[in-house]
Amino acid sequence: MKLIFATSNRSKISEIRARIDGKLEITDLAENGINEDIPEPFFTFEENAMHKARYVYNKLGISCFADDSGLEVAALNGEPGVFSARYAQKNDFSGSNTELVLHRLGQLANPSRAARFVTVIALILNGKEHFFRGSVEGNIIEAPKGNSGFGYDPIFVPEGWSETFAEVDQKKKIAISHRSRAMNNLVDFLTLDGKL
Ligand code: ITT
Repeated sequence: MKLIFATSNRSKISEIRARIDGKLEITDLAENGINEDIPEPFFTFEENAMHKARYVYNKLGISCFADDSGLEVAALNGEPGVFSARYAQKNDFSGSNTELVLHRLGQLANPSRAARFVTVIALILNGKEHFFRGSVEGNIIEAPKGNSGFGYDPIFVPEGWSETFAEVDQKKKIAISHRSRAMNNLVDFLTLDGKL
């Protein structure tokens, strides 16, 4: 069986390929002749992810899935959320996305530092739509630490840890990450459905 992962991100593709161990043929957008960036214009992870999956399904008629992720900071009413990739740009802030989160928290008196990373995967399997979610709870620290990972990793310490996601080996992050948890739910579903 063939399944398209609607992403151009090579590391996401290799991560899922490693998990399903060749039992299912997974290809990415470029391998299916789609080179444009599919927009993510909505206000929920679910809508953005399903929009990407429907775009591919309507174009090619092949079962596919797409994901959308972000960081939700409790004291910032869930921001940056679906705007995680372009938080600073959207707010005309001259620093980085990470700096804007720290700046906003710094403007509040004694804020909660609680935050979570979220991933939603939208799957269209033989025309039927499904969602899978994964999240990891943690806290935002006062100043960035660590050089590995990407995005908000240097300011996020998962619950029960003393290091940020950017201070540990990537294998350690992947073992508990939001994206892995959503992927696990997808893989469990495909297994139960007899596809794996
Ligand atoms: P594609 O849509 O092309 O797959 P993207 O960069 O938009 O890539 P996501 O939708 O998964 O990736 O994530 C949106 C943003 O959320 C991302 O640019 C980061 O700023 C942040 N983010 C998501 N997952 C993260 C993680 O594991 N560590 C740190 N930041 C993350």
